[in-house]
Order: sequence, then structure tokens, then C-alpha cells
Amino acid sequence: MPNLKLYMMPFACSRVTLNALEEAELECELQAINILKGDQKTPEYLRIHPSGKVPALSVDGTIITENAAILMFLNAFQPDAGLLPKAEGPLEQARFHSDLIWCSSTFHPAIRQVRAPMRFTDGDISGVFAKGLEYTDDAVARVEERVSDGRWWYGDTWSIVDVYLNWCYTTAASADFSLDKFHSVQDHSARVQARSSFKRAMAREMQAMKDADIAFPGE
Ligand SMILES: N[C@@H](CCC(=O)N[C@@H](CS)C(=O)NCC(=O)O)C(=O)O
Repeated sequence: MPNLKLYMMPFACSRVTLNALEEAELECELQAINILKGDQKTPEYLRIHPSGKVPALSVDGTIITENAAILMFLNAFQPDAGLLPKAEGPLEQARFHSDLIWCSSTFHPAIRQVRAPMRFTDGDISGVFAKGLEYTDDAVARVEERVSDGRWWYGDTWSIVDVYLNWCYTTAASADFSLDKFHSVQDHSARVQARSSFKRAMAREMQAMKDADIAFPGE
């Protein structure tokens, strides 16, 4: 087994990676990076992740950055863990990878526009924010359609894509995006969060937060 270390931040998108590690039952040390204090921009951390973001995964000292790439690696490393459905060939594999990349490169940036519009402009944030709400609505509507009637993103089969989607829409909801009209998404959220690997990941996040003395504003 390789030596794994995950650079993460409680509540950030590294939750998806942590859930994948728990689902695949891979032992992994956690290193919390307090992004509220700017620890992601220290020279030491920039040597690990040149963009100053979480997650980053060290595999025997070799670093992988970008959530989608880490998840693809974990799926290839532990193919029987069911992080993604088994692909029939390279074409189907690419379609599954495309779903992960959609989460990281389309859905996640839309949410950032809602949560942190000031990071996209030096001027008035209202247009960035309004567009962010619009893009997020498009993405959540796509999920709503796909997970209706108790389905997962891939129908009968849970996958790590469901966890990624859950992180995206719950993070949007923690800003100013309402999930009220998305009944299937709300049901999907309850199902994703009931899974034992999700609960273990959450418990580890809470412990990491305590160990690193991370406090969110207002706490
Ligand atoms: N494209 C990256 C984005 C990662 C990302 O944006 N992470 C956020 C937390 S959810 C972060 O580290 N933010 C700190 C910052 O931007 O300073 C990925 O998918 O891994």
C-alpha cells in the first residue's frame, strides 16, 4: 500500500477526495490547510500545490493536484471500490471522467461566483453574482433531472460523482442559492449523506478541524 497524505480543508471540495478514500478503505494521513488564514499561499504549501488550493494528494511523496485527477487515480488504483462504474472501454471511461471534470470545471466555478464574487472582479460584484446564480441553477437543474425517482447519477449505482454533486449543491445552498424547488436533489442529498463512507469522512473532517484549531467566522 502506498503512503497517502491528503492536504485538505474541512468543508472544502477536498471532502469529495476524503469520501473516496474512505469508500475505497485506503488509509490516509490528513494535513489540514487552513484556507481561512491563507495557509494555502505559504511558500511551503505552494511547493506542494503551485495554485495554492486543496485538495492535493501525496502518494509515496509524489503529489497529485486537481480533484478530478485524484479521483481518477483512486478509481484506477482501487477499481473494485466502485468509485466509478466499471467502464466497458476507453470511450465509456472518458464519459465517466467527463462527469468528474464537469463537476470540477463547470459546476464548482459557478458556485465560486455565488460564494465569492469579489474574487472575479475589482468592481461591482452584482453581475458576477447574478451570472453565478444562473449557471448554478442550470447545473442543479441538470442534476435534478438525472437523480429523480431515487436514482443516482448513474441510475442504480452510487458513485463518487454523487458525492461531488452533493458537495457542489450543498455548498451553493450554504451561500445564497435556494434548493427549495429541487425536490429530487434534496432527496439525493439525504441518500448521499446516509452512506457510511460519507459519515466517516465528515467525522474525520470535524476531527481535523479540532486538531488544527480551525474556526469559521461566527463560531
Ligand atoms: N480546480 C481545483 C479547484 C480547487 C479549489 O478551488 N479549492 C478551494 C477549496 S474548495 C481552495 O483551495 N480555495 C483556496 C483559494 O482559492 O485560495 C480542483 O478541482 O482541485
